[in-house]
Amino acid sequence: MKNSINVGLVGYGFMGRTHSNAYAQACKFFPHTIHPVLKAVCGRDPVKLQTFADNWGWESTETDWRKLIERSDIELIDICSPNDTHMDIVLAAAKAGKMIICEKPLAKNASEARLMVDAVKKAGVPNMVCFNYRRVPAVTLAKRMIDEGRLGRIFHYRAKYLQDWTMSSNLPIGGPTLWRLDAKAAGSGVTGDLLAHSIDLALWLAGPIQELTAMSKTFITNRPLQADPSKSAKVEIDDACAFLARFKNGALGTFESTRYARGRKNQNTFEINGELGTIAFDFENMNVLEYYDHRADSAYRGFSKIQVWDGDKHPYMGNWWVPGCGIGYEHTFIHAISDFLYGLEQNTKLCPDLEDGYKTQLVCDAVLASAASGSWQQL
Ligand code: SOE
Repeated sequence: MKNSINVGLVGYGFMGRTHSNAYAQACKFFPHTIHPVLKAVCGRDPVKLQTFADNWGWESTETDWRKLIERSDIELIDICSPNDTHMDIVLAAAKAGKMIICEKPLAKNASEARLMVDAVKKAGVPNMVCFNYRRVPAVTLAKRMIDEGRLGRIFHYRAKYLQDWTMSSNLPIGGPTLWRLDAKAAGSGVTGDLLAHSIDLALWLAGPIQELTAMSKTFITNRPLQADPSKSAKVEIDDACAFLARFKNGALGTFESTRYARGRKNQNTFEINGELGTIAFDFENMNVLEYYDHRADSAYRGFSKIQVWDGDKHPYMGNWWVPGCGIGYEHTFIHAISDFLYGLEQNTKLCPDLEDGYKTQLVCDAVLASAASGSWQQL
């Protein structure tokens, strides 16, 4: 089998850094037969791009993603650019027969996502959407515990994803990171940016959602434009969004997301209540999974905080440090890239793939439609 993959990365912002670091680290900590080669990085500003390439060890640069895709030495296109670029890049990369990794949300909406899924299926190219929170060891452990039947029948799924970084009304629309405030670039606000993570985890852990009803709010309705701060524009993204859901398995779900929860920087949580037990996770304490086992002796029963750093027993942790030395945000991306490589090496389904990203996008669209109309949406 071929033992290297030449990677072409599109985008050198926050996600460009997390992915570059992941390519550099994955094979140092996980035994792989296929090694990623940091062949080329693509972005529009040649000076910033070169600095980025030098820092992370990318061999070359391109300022047009089309040229990157045309290059015969590039085998994998990794998309870390804003959401409004995902579809065109995926369609062109699939047509050129390249493997694809795409940041979340997969697209601005489900119709774009559908075309992307059709394109990768037609081309038969390996593909993955980067929902990195699945790769937190505590979250992967939660999945294992559910599959082992430790919760029994699930009654409730309760998710929150809270941040506070857009509360200032001086923050402009557009530019690095702040393209997330521009509906044309982002597609939506917290629904695509944050709830997409919560929805992906919910579908993975508790199964399909059948129907939902949502409400959303834009708290700051006008903002200066980054391109010309003397001008302002109407804000068209959702600053906060909450929805109620019924899962196909009969469980009830509540989901809440906002960028206006003062003090909450990246609080991505879920609690799942089952007949036999409960598990709860909070990314701000990511090396811990709370577990209540109703089958334990009632004299000693109570919530335990499982410290998810036991190399013998816990997902991914055997490849890191000794127990007690936890891991962080960047490791979730290293695990994602490592899982992608294992998928190729073992010829197994890559997970989550673009089809999974599409399923999340369908729920996001239903959330936005319900928030706009006030009606229940069926999935
Ligand atoms: C937004 O603030 C953001 O950077 C998201 O885009 C990421 O997906 C999330 O994991 C951290 O927050």
